Amino acid sequence: MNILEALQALQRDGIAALEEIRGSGQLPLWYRTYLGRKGRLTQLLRGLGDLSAGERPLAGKRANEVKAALEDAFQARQEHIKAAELEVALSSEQVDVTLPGRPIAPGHLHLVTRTLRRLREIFAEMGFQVYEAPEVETDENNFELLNIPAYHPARDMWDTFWISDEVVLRTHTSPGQIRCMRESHPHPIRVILPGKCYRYEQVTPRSEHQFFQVEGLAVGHNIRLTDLIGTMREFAGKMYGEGRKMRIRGSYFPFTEPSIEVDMDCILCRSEGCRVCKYTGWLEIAGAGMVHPVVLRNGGYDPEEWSGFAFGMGVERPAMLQHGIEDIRYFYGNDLRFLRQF
Ligand code: FA5
Repeated sequence: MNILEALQALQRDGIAALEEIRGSGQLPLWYRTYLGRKGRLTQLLRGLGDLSAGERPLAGKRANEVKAALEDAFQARQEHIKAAELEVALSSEQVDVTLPGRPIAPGHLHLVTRTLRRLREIFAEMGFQVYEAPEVETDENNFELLNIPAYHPARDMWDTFWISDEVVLRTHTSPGQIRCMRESHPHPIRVILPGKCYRYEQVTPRSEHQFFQVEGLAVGHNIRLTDLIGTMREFAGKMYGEGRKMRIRGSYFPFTEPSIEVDMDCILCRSEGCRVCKYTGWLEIAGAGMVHPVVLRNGGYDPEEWSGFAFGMGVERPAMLQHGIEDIRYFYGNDLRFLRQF
């Protein structure tokens, strides 16, 4: 067989072998066999050197034609096979667009935040603005100007974390009263002061070393105890439901005179007596009273001309009552099993 016949046979064999190929996995072997560095065409080309000068151009030209024909056939076959395989893959690995999507777990507001928002809403409806005061306070604002001098026994009950001899983490939101009065004088005031408080506290199911309070302060002319009681009644009805019973008891705070505690009938046992209400049927919701004349004066208001009421309530404890939560420590334990319930 001369070289031209051999080239012809190579082209015929190559194309026939290509037709036999069914999967793209077989393509590289075919390429190595026919067109590779050690493949059949290369071997034939090596024989060109043995030809006479007259035969060589024709054989060279023919070899190039065979090479181009095999390359073209290979490309076409490769494209054909890949398209067929893609089609099979698409039909067997179908995307089911009717499947439900993977849910994205959305975050949500913490129960304390929600309770705070509800409290703000209720007092906003009664015309109270929000006054923000700092959590890091001076001893003067937190105690002295609220009529709690250094020797006062109430300091023990309200002991806190001390930053320095004069600076504390506030024990209650009441020091905000002084800031607000000093900023607002000589205008009347109707604000709530929500925020975090800290205490040197034995942590128990009812008491944390950090918790939220919402303070209320109204200063004006002829403000009376009945205004305070009416405000508390309106709040309790909106927060806990109309028709709930409320009770006022005499109490003592150094910064109010007279001082009261506001109690509600126990939601959990419907006043029949339970562990949470200590079998009294009543739950304390706020400490309150008429702003003490000394405090009014410290805030820049003349007690001969001005009067006011103030109240302070916790946020976690009312939320515990509303949702039947037994332990305040759950609020800041960051256990999602607890947080996700609200
Ligand atoms: C006060 O802090 C007064 N400043 C309230 C006040 C304001 C009275 C204005 C008069 C006029 P008391 O220490 O009772 O009062 O705290 C008020 C509320 O804060 C409590 O009823 C309770 O709901 C919450 N609270 C106090 N200590 C803790 C604690 N350790 N953990 C969780 N909540 C607490």
